[in-house]
Amino acid sequence: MATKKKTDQDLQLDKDQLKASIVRHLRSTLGTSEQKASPEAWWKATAAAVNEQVYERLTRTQQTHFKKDTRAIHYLSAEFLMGRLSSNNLHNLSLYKICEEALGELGLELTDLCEQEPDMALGNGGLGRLAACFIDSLATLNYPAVGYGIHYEHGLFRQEIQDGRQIERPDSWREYGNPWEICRPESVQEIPLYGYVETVFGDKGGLKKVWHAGRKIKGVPWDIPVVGFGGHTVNILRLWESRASEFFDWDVFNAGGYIDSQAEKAQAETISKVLYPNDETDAGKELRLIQQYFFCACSIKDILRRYKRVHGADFSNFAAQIAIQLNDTHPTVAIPELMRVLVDEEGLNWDTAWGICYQVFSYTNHTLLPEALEKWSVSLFEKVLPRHLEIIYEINARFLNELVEPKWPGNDAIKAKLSIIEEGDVRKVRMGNLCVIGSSKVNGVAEIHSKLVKEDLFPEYAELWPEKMCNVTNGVTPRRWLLACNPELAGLYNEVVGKEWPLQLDKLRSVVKFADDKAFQQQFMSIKRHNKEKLVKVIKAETGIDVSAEAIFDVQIKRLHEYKRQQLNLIHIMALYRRLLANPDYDMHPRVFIFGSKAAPGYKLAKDIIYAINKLAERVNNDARIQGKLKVVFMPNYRVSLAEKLIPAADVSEQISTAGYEASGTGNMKMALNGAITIGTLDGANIEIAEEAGAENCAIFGLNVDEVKSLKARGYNPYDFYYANSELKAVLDWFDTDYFTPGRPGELSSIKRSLLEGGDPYLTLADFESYSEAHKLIDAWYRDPALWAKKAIINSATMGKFNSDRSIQDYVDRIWKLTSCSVG
Ligand code: Z57
Repeated sequence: MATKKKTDQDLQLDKDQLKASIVRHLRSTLGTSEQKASPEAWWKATAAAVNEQVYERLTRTQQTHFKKDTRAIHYLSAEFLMGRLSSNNLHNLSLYKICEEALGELGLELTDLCEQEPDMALGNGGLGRLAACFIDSLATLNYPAVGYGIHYEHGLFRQEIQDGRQIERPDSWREYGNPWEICRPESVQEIPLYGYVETVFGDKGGLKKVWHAGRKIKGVPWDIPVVGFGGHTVNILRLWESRASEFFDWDVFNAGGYIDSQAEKAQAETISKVLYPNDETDAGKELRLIQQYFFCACSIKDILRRYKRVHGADFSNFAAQIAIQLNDTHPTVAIPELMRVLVDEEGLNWDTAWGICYQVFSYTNHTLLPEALEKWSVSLFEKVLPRHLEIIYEINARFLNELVEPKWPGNDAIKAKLSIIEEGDVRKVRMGNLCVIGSSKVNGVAEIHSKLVKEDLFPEYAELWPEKMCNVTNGVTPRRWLLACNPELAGLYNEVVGKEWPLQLDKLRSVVKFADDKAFQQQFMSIKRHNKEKLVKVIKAETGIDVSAEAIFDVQIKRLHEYKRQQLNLIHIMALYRRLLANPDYDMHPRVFIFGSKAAPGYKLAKDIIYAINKLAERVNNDARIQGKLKVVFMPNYRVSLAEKLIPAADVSEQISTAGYEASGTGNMKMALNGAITIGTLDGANIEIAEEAGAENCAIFGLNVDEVKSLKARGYNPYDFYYANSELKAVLDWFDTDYFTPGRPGELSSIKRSLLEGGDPYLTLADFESYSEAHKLIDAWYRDPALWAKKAIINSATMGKFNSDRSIQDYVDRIWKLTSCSVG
């Protein structure tokens, strides 16, 4: 009998089938029953039922990609901040509604089950979340793609607040199992570390390098299926877990070193144990370099294995088939690793190997902050990766002799600047330089940022290779950041613009014509109101603080950094509080300032700012004199799943970085898309948001990039602003009192010090007055409900550009040159 090929239609489940499948999995996969099952078991049974669909489509995708031998993008990133997957997978498979109904018949609420899922927090912030949005878009647009990263046992720490201070607790996202990952023991890799390099005679007469490893580590791949919207393509995110290699343990074991072998094992397993919690600071630790090499080497081996399965050892098609994107400098070591494999193991000559190598790689820069640009000491590099250091020297020598010397003859200053090696007391490998030299394209993440990458960070490289530098403005997936997190607004948009907007976010533009429509304004604002009421309950449950949905919800959610200037928000709230104390009738609409933020554990000032926000909150929230006009909420443990509750409820989006420092921002896009009005500087993607929404629909304030540069060049003195503005002076002097920390004066002084003696490197005081004026504007706008609604609607309706599908299409057109591949 001929077997009929299953179509997408045949795959689609109905409610009764899904319900039966969930119950079956509850019994046969979870080993429990309807009567006894916990919500967690129900969640896992639901995931298992959904996985039947996922796996079928995954297999089809892989067979199609194999058969068509398609060019693919390999997205290498030390971080993937996936958050929860259940609701996303259900939406992307068009199963959300029927799942809700199926569970409803079983007496269960889907949203409650989804709350059972721990966040997959394998990232710090923007960079990791961007990677997650990008793999969603890649699958949605049917591009062959693999995400490669690290299978951290512990993701970003869980934040607790004790007496106002941040305490870090380990995150154990898969302690009780994760239904969305598949272990692939058949694809295990083994990678070398440490040891020494020997020069031997090769078969062909020439000299050959052999790296004798000091240790070998096993990489075990875990695959997370990435379901595209519509469910056609299911790609994978492949995360490597480190294990001790049996090969090595046996020697020690046989020498009677059972205990030693256990120590070796523990060491090997340490590599993928924990995510470094530093965002935009280079920790410079040996273990971090090993993490980077570990996942890059495993991924390169994996890519080569799949290439050779089709093409054998003929590498002439390699660059045509393989594109590799480096998400920041963290995976840079993939460049010398590919050279090592091609030259030392595959026997290619240097020029051939390099010709392939630089065509394959591209590099995304995410920051200009010098402290974030990774540098490894040469001695550490030599100890961990001796052969890679030699290869880097060779790349560098050829670059300096063949490109820099002819272009700038005899100019040692330029050579020193462009060299991969930084000379000095401690010689260092500059990973950014290696990335630029070893890549065919380098991109920044917003127009202004890419311009600064070209003009300020890498000007000489841009002169050498004008075609190399480009821009791809960031984006966010509208599936997670509107459809799933804001179902009511999504429903309204379905009614008025049709159901295509999750794929074509530009479709929302037609809503602009309703921005003045009273009935539409009312629908839009009542959805916002409802989202705020839901958040009121979450705030109460998480912090015990009572807030009113009548108030303006003013939200700043992002990692804590001086350049992001939570301290500017803080001192402005203190100024408002002072105004209210001085004049209880001070005219302002009630405002709730909401913060969500984690500080790197070693970032002292960032932690002091969290403490100050919490102490201010305690004082303000319990001060009857101000009649509830002002509330301050610090939401502990900010993470993707909390962002999904905060963003739909935000009225005001705080995007207040010093101009020139925030590469793009992506929270700015998410909040505007959900109808928040941005109060922001002309920095990163804020500039493009204001272009799309119209500057009159944003509250733009502060110095722009050029003004920041010229003020710094003139010599910025924060005391000028301190003495010129009596309110600002009074607020800063408040930090030295015990007003917010009764009996313990000085606990908040570090913040004042950083803004005065510390020189205020991020020009907080210079922007204070303009920020305060922008907030008055926000207040005035809000008091005119029709005006506010109009601006909020226009913001939401004009964010089409910031769909991560558009970003991915830009990458494809400008860098990757992929063709989409339909599956099914
Ligand atoms: C990170 O989250 C970002 C840059 C970095 O260099 C590191 Br390390 C981590 C962020 C930028 O700060 C954001 O402005 C940007 O939107 C995001 O990366 C994604 O590009």
